[in-house]
Amino acid sequence: MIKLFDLSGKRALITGGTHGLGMAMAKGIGLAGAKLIINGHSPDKMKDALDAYRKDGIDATGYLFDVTNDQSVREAIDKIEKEAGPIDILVNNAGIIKRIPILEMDVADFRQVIDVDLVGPFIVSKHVGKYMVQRKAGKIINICSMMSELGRNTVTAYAAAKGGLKMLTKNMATEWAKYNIQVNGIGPGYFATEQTAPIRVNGHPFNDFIINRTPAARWGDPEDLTGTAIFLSSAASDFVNGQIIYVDGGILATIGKPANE
Ligand code: GCO
Ligand code: CA
Repeated sequence: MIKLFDLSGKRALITGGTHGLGMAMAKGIGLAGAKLIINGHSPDKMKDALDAYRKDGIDATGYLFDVTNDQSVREAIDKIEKEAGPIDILVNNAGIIKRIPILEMDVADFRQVIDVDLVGPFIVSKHVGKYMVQRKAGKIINICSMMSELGRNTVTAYAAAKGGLKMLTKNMATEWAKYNIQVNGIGPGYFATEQTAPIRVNGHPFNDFIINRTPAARWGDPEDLTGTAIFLSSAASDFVNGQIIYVDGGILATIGKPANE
Protein backbone atom coordinates (compact mmCIF):
# COMPACT_ATOMS: atom_id res chain seq x y z
CA MET A 1 0.00 0.00 0.00
CA ILE A 2 2.75 2.40 0.97
CA LYS A 3 4.19 1.91 -2.55
CA LEU A 4 1.48 4.27 -3.77
CA PHE A 5 3.35 7.10 -2.05
CA ASP A 6 6.86 5.95 -2.97
CA LEU A 7 8.79 8.53 -5.02
CA SER A 8 11.94 6.45 -5.59
CA GLY A 9 13.48 7.08 -9.00
CA LYS A 10 11.51 10.33 -9.48
CA ARG A 11 13.00 13.80 -9.91
CA ALA A 12 11.32 16.84 -8.38
CA LEU A 13 12.01 20.48 -9.22
CA ILE A 14 11.06 22.86 -6.41
CA THR A 15 11.21 26.58 -7.16
CA GLY A 16 12.24 28.69 -4.19
CA GLY A 17 13.29 25.48 -2.47
CA THR A 18 16.17 27.01 -0.53
CA HIS A 19 14.14 28.00 2.55
CA GLY A 20 10.72 28.22 4.14
CA LEU A 21 7.74 26.10 3.15
CA GLY A 22 9.37 25.15 -0.17
CA MET A 23 12.24 23.60 1.71
CA ALA A 24 9.94 21.71 4.08
CA MET A 25 7.90 20.28 1.19
CA ALA A 26 11.03 19.45 -0.79
CA LYS A 27 12.46 17.62 2.19
CA GLY A 28 9.31 15.48 2.45
CA ILE A 29 9.41 14.69 -1.26
CA GLY A 30 13.11 13.83 -0.93
CA LEU A 31 12.56 11.57 2.07
CA ALA A 32 9.85 9.78 0.06
CA GLY A 33 12.63 8.86 -2.38
CA ALA A 34 12.77 11.56 -5.06
CA LYS A 35 15.94 13.25 -6.19
CA LEU A 36 15.62 17.01 -5.65
CA ILE A 37 16.40 19.76 -8.12
CA ILE A 38 16.33 22.99 -6.17
CA ASN A 39 15.80 26.39 -7.77
CA GLY A 40 16.73 29.57 -5.96
CA HIS A 41 18.25 32.96 -6.61
CA SER A 42 20.84 33.38 -3.85
CA PRO A 43 24.08 31.35 -4.13
CA ASP A 44 24.60 31.53 -0.34
CA LYS A 45 21.14 30.24 0.50
CA MET A 46 21.54 27.55 -2.17
CA LYS A 47 24.74 26.27 -0.63
CA ASP A 48 23.20 26.09 2.85
CA ALA A 49 20.06 24.42 1.51
CA LEU A 50 21.96 21.75 -0.45
CA ASP A 51 24.11 21.03 2.62
CA ALA A 52 20.95 20.63 4.71
CA TYR A 53 19.27 18.27 2.22
CA ARG A 54 22.40 16.16 1.87
CA LYS A 55 22.75 15.98 5.66
CA ASP A 56 19.32 14.36 5.67
CA GLY A 57 20.56 11.82 3.13
CA ILE A 58 18.63 13.41 0.26
CA ASP A 59 20.11 13.64 -3.24
CA ALA A 60 19.84 17.33 -4.21
CA THR A 61 21.30 19.59 -6.88
CA GLY A 62 20.81 23.33 -7.30
CA TYR A 63 20.04 25.60 -10.23
CA LEU A 64 20.01 29.37 -9.86
CA PHE A 65 17.55 31.07 -12.21
CA ASP A 66 14.88 33.74 -12.16
CA VAL A 67 11.39 32.23 -12.53
CA THR A 68 10.06 35.43 -14.11
CA ASN A 69 12.53 35.39 -17.00
CA ASP A 70 11.14 33.33 -19.87
CA GLN A 71 14.48 32.79 -21.58
CA SER A 72 16.42 31.93 -18.40
CA VAL A 73 13.73 29.45 -17.41
CA ARG A 74 13.70 27.80 -20.83
CA GLU A 75 17.49 27.45 -20.81
CA ALA A 76 17.53 26.16 -17.23
CA ILE A 77 14.82 23.56 -17.85
CA ASP A 78 16.54 22.31 -21.03
CA LYS A 79 19.77 22.05 -19.05
CA ILE A 80 18.14 20.26 -16.11
CA GLU A 81 16.44 17.74 -18.42
CA LYS A 82 19.82 17.01 -20.02
CA GLU A 83 22.05 17.00 -16.93
CA ALA A 84 19.82 15.83 -14.11
CA GLY A 85 17.24 13.88 -16.09
CA PRO A 86 13.51 14.15 -16.72
CA ILE A 87 11.50 16.27 -14.31
CA ASP A 88 8.64 14.12 -12.98
CA ILE A 89 7.36 16.55 -10.34
CA LEU A 90 7.28 20.35 -10.41
CA VAL A 91 6.46 22.38 -7.31
CA ASN A 92 5.80 26.03 -8.15
CA ASN A 93 6.60 27.42 -4.76
CA ALA A 94 8.74 30.56 -5.31
CA GLY A 95 6.82 33.61 -4.21
CA ILE A 96 7.03 37.04 -2.62
CA ILE A 97 4.68 39.20 -0.58
CA LYS A 98 4.41 42.96 -0.10
CA ARG A 99 2.21 44.28 2.68
CA ILE A 100 1.21 47.77 1.51
CA PRO A 101 -2.22 49.48 1.59
CA ILE A 102 -3.74 49.97 -1.88
CA LEU A 103 -3.51 53.76 -1.91
CA GLU A 104 0.19 53.62 -1.03
CA MET A 105 1.10 50.81 -3.40
CA ASP A 106 3.10 51.70 -6.49
CA VAL A 107 2.03 49.98 -9.68
CA ALA A 108 5.58 48.64 -10.02
CA ASP A 109 5.24 46.84 -6.66
CA PHE A 110 1.89 45.38 -7.66
CA ARG A 111 3.33 44.16 -10.97
CA GLN A 112 6.36 42.60 -9.32
CA VAL A 113 4.23 40.47 -7.00
CA ILE A 114 2.02 39.32 -9.90
CA ASP A 115 5.17 38.61 -11.91
CA VAL A 116 6.82 36.34 -9.33
CA ASP A 117 3.71 34.71 -7.81
CA LEU A 118 1.57 34.21 -10.92
CA VAL A 119 3.52 34.75 -14.14
CA GLY A 120 6.47 32.75 -12.74
CA PRO A 121 4.43 29.55 -12.27
CA PHE A 122 3.03 29.98 -15.79
CA ILE A 123 6.52 30.32 -17.29
CA VAL A 124 8.06 27.40 -15.38
CA SER A 125 5.05 25.16 -16.02
CA LYS A 126 5.10 25.99 -19.71
CA HIS A 127 8.73 24.91 -20.12
CA VAL A 128 8.49 21.84 -17.88
CA GLY A 129 5.05 20.97 -19.28
CA LYS A 130 6.45 20.69 -22.78
CA TYR A 131 8.53 17.69 -21.66
CA MET A 132 5.76 16.23 -19.49
CA VAL A 133 3.30 16.33 -22.41
CA GLN A 134 5.80 14.43 -24.59
CA ARG A 135 6.27 11.81 -21.88
CA LYS A 136 2.57 11.68 -21.01
CA ALA A 137 3.40 11.83 -17.31
CA GLY A 138 3.87 14.50 -14.69
CA LYS A 139 2.82 16.10 -11.42
CA ILE A 140 2.57 19.84 -10.97
CA ILE A 141 1.83 21.40 -7.59
CA ASN A 142 1.13 25.13 -7.38
CA ILE A 143 1.55 26.68 -3.95
CA CYS A 144 -1.52 28.78 -3.33
CA SER A 145 -2.55 30.54 -0.12
CA MET A 146 -5.43 31.48 2.17
CA MET A 147 -5.36 34.54 -0.05
CA SER A 148 -6.46 32.36 -2.99
CA GLU A 149 -9.88 32.52 -1.25
CA LEU A 150 -9.88 35.40 1.21
CA GLY A 151 -8.84 39.04 1.25
CA ARG A 152 -6.81 40.77 3.92
CA ASN A 153 -5.76 44.38 4.39
CA THR A 154 -2.44 45.29 2.72
CA VAL A 155 -1.92 42.06 0.72
CA THR A 156 -3.86 43.11 -2.38
CA ALA A 157 -1.27 42.13 -5.01
CA TYR A 158 -0.51 38.85 -3.25
CA ALA A 159 -4.23 37.95 -3.05
CA ALA A 160 -4.74 38.85 -6.72
CA ALA A 161 -1.78 36.66 -7.67
CA LYS A 162 -2.73 33.71 -5.45
CA GLY A 163 -6.37 33.85 -6.57
CA GLY A 164 -5.04 33.81 -10.12
CA LEU A 165 -2.75 30.88 -9.31
CA LYS A 166 -5.77 28.87 -8.14
CA MET A 167 -7.44 29.43 -11.52
CA LEU A 168 -4.18 28.81 -13.40
CA THR A 169 -4.12 25.45 -11.60
CA LYS A 170 -7.65 24.57 -12.76
CA ASN A 171 -6.91 25.67 -16.29
CA MET A 172 -3.64 23.75 -16.52
CA ALA A 173 -5.47 20.70 -15.18
CA THR A 174 -8.12 21.18 -17.85
CA GLU A 175 -5.62 21.30 -20.72
CA TRP A 176 -3.15 18.70 -19.50
CA ALA A 177 -5.15 15.99 -17.66
CA LYS A 178 -5.45 14.05 -20.92
CA TYR A 179 -1.66 13.80 -21.06
CA ASN A 180 -1.62 12.09 -17.66
CA ILE A 181 -0.34 15.24 -15.99
CA GLN A 182 -1.98 15.99 -12.66
CA VAL A 183 -2.00 19.67 -11.80
CA ASN A 184 -3.13 20.53 -8.28
CA GLY A 185 -2.48 23.11 -5.61
CA ILE A 186 -1.65 23.27 -1.93
CA GLY A 187 -3.06 26.20 0.00
CA PRO A 188 -1.12 26.60 3.24
CA GLY A 189 -2.84 28.39 6.09
CA TYR A 190 -0.76 30.50 8.46
CA PHE A 191 2.64 28.90 8.97
CA ALA A 192 5.61 29.71 11.14
CA THR A 193 8.19 30.79 8.55
CA GLU A 194 10.50 33.70 7.87
CA GLN A 195 7.79 35.21 5.62
CA THR A 196 5.34 35.50 8.51
CA ALA A 197 7.99 36.38 11.14
CA PRO A 198 7.06 40.11 11.18
CA ILE A 199 3.39 39.31 12.01
CA ARG A 200 4.04 36.30 14.27
CA VAL A 201 5.62 38.17 17.18
CA ASN A 202 4.22 37.18 20.59
CA GLY A 203 1.83 39.87 21.79
CA HIS A 204 1.44 41.24 18.22
CA PRO A 205 -2.34 41.65 17.63
CA PHE A 206 -2.06 39.65 14.37
CA ASN A 207 -0.45 36.71 16.17
CA ASP A 208 -3.35 36.54 18.66
CA PHE A 209 -5.85 37.04 15.83
CA ILE A 210 -4.49 34.12 13.79
CA ILE A 211 -4.44 31.72 16.72
CA ASN A 212 -8.05 32.71 17.49
CA ARG A 213 -9.08 32.51 13.83
CA THR A 214 -7.60 29.00 13.33
CA PRO A 215 -9.78 26.14 14.67
CA ALA A 216 -6.60 24.14 15.40
CA ALA A 217 -5.57 27.16 17.53
CA ARG A 218 -1.94 27.32 16.41
CA TRP A 219 0.38 28.37 13.60
CA GLY A 220 1.20 25.63 11.14
CA ASP A 221 4.53 23.87 11.42
CA PRO A 222 6.18 23.62 7.95
CA GLU A 223 6.26 19.83 8.41
CA ASP A 224 2.43 19.86 8.46
CA LEU A 225 2.65 20.18 4.65
CA THR A 226 4.75 17.06 4.10
CA GLY A 227 1.95 14.51 3.70
CA THR A 228 -0.02 16.61 1.21
CA ALA A 229 3.11 17.36 -0.83
CA ILE A 230 3.95 13.64 -1.05
CA PHE A 231 0.34 12.70 -1.88
CA LEU A 232 0.11 15.17 -4.77
CA SER A 233 3.56 14.08 -6.04
CA SER A 234 2.76 10.38 -6.00
CA ALA A 235 0.71 7.72 -7.79
CA ALA A 236 -1.79 8.03 -4.94
CA SER A 237 -3.18 11.14 -6.68
CA ASP A 238 -3.20 9.88 -10.29
CA PHE A 239 -6.91 10.77 -10.82
CA VAL A 240 -6.88 13.98 -8.75
CA ASN A 241 -6.98 16.98 -11.08
CA GLY A 242 -7.34 20.70 -10.48
CA GLN A 243 -7.88 20.51 -6.72
CA ILE A 244 -6.51 22.94 -4.19
CA ILE A 245 -5.92 21.17 -0.88
CA TYR A 246 -5.99 23.70 1.91
CA VAL A 247 -3.75 22.73 4.81
CA ASP A 248 -4.93 25.41 7.17
CA GLY A 249 -5.93 24.00 10.56
CA GLY A 250 -9.54 24.66 9.54
CA ILE A 251 -9.45 28.39 8.74
CA LEU A 252 -11.54 28.10 5.57
CA ALA A 253 -14.08 25.86 7.32
CA THR A 254 -15.26 28.58 9.64
CA ILE A 255 -16.42 32.18 9.88
CA GLY A 256 -14.26 32.51 13.01
CA LYS A 257 -15.27 33.45 16.55
CA PRO A 258 -15.19 36.45 18.87
CA ALA A 259 -11.89 37.14 20.62
CA ASN A 260 -13.28 36.13 24.04
CA GLU A 261 -14.48 32.63 23.00
C1 GCO B 1 -0.26 37.59 5.40
C2 GCO B 1 0.52 36.29 5.32
C3 GCO B 1 -0.12 35.35 4.35
C4 GCO B 1 0.55 34.00 4.39
C5 GCO B 1 -0.10 32.90 3.66
C6 GCO B 1 -1.52 32.66 4.05
O1 GCO B 1 0.35 38.64 5.40
O2 GCO B 1 -1.49 37.51 5.51
O3 GCO B 1 1.84 36.50 5.01
O4 GCO B 1 -0.20 35.93 3.13
O5 GCO B 1 1.87 34.07 4.04
O6 GCO B 1 0.07 32.93 2.28
O7 GCO B 1 -2.02 31.54 3.44
CA1 CA C 1 12.72 34.01 -1.95
